[in-house]
Amino acid sequence: MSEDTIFSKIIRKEIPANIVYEDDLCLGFRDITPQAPTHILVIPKKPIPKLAEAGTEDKELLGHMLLTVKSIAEQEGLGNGYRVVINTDEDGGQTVFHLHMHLLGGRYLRWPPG
Ligand code: DGP
Repeated sequence: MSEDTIFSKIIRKEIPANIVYEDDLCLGFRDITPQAPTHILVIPKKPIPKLAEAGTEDKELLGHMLLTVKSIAEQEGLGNGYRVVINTDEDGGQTVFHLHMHLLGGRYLRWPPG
């Protein structure tokens, strides 16, 4: 069973967030500690703790999230490019254990990340 996280509270509107997109399956909101001029998190409403725990039954949901990231990037005017990141587990630097895609843009993003 997955634990309740700060993101579950954002989904339930128990704590505020700057929401930029919402539908039945996912939510997009601005990251509280932005690492780029545009930094948005897209999360599933289903409480999947991390990518490593997603299953084949989540295939459509994951595809939907990725296409949602794409449409938010268009909405945000990121025509020059952007980066999509999923930090996974300890070595991946994950701090909130509710699966999320980071959408980063609005500046040149170096590679590789630290
Ligand atoms: P990660 O390290 O990949 O688990 O990223 C978690 C992100 O979540 C991190 O960039 C900061 C963001 N974050 C944490 N708590 C909150 C919150 O309460 N509100 C918002 N908007 N973002 C949060």
